[in-house]
Amino acid sequence: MITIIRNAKVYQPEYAGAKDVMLIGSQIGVLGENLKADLGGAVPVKEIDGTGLILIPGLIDGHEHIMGGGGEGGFHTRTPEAGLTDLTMNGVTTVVGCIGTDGVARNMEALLAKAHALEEEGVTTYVYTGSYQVPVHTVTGDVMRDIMLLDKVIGVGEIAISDHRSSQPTFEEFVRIASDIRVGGMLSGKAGIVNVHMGDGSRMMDFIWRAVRETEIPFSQFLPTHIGRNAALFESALEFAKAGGTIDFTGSLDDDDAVPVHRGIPRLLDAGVSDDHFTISSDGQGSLPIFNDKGEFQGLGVGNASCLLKELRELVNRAGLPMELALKPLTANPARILKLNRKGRILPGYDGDLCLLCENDLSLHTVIAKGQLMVSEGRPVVKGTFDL
Ligand code: FWO
Ligand code: ZN
Repeated sequence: MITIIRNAKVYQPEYAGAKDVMLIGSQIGVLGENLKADLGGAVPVKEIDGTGLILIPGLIDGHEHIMGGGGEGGFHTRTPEAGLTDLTMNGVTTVVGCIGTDGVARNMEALLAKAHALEEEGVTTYVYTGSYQVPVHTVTGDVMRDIMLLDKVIGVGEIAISDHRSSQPTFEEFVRIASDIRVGGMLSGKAGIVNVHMGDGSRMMDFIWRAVRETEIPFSQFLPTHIGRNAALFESALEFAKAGGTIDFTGSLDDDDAVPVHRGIPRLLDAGVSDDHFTISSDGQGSLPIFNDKGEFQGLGVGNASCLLKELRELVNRAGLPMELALKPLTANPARILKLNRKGRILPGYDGDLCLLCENDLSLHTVIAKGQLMVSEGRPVVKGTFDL
C-alpha cells in the first residue's frame, strides 16, 4: 500500500514547509513536491489531501496505565483499561504501558498481554517492568533478565519514591534497580530507563540526586514523572534538568499547587534547559486519587490520553511556543530518551506514524499508525476489538 499525503504543512518536528509525504507500506518513504507513484496499478495508491492541515509525527505517550490501574479506594476504584481508540482518537501511535499502586492484581503478564493486544490492533507498544513496588515485580524474577529477554520491556517503572504509597525503598535498593536496568538495557540495546513516580513527599528527588552524585550511573538513566505535581518538586526537577537530566510532565496536572505544562516548559527554557530534555505523558487510565493531609482517601479521577493534544494546544496558544518546539516533548524527545528507533520524526525510513491536525484549531483530523489509516476526518476507521 502506498499513501501520499499531499500539501500538508509538515513539522518533522522541524518545520519543512508544505510538502507531499509518501508512505511505502508501514514506513515513511519520501518527502517532496508533486510526488507520483506509478506502479502500473500493481499496488493501491491512496491519496489524502493535506491542504489546510498540518502534519506531525504520531504522539508518543511514555507513561500510560494501558490495562488500567487505580484501586486506592478499594477494589471498586480500579480504573478501566485503554481501548485502541482511547489512543488513536487522541493522536497517540506509540505508548509505553506501566503498572502503578496495585502491583498485585495488576501484574506483568497481564500488562504484556494488553501491550500485545494494542500492537495487534495497530499501534506500537512497549512496557516498563515493575510497578510502584520495591522489590520489583518482574516476569522472569529479575530486572536485568526482563529487559534482556522481553522485547517490549524498555525500562523499569513506575518506581514510587517520596510517596505514602511507595514501598519506602532504601537508597541501596533504588540504586541497585537503576544499575540492573542500565546494564540490562545496555546489553539489549535499549534505553534501560528508570521511570520514577514522584509523589508529594518532602524527600522529593533526593534518591535520584544521590544516585547521580554518589555512583557512576548517569543522569540519563532516570526519567522522573509527575514533576509538575507541586511547585517545590518542579523547582527540584528544573535544577535536575539544568544539570543534564530529563524530566516528564504529566499532562493536565492543574490542581492549585501544580505547575501546569504551559507554565513549566517556558520556565525550563528560560532557565536554559535544552529543549530535548523534557517530555509530556498522559498517565492515561491511571487513577488521580486525592488524599487528605492524614493520608485518607477522598476520591479519585482517571487520567486520559486526551491531555496530550490539549497540552500541545496550550503550549502553542497560551505559552506562544512555535509548533516545532511544542511538538518535541510529545514526539522526538520521548523517542530519543526511550531509544525508540524510527519513532518520533517524519523522516524517510521512520515508521509511518503520523497525525494531521486542522491548522486553525489543532483539532485531530487523521491518524496513521505503521502506515495504516486509523482515524479519518475525525472518525475512527479502525476500532479496538471491543471499542464501542
Ligand atoms: C498519580 C498512577 C498518583 C495508579 O500520584 O501514579 O497517583 O496506580 O493508577 N497517578 N496511582 C496521579 C497524580 C500525578 C495526579 C499514578 C495511579
Ligand atoms: Zn505515577
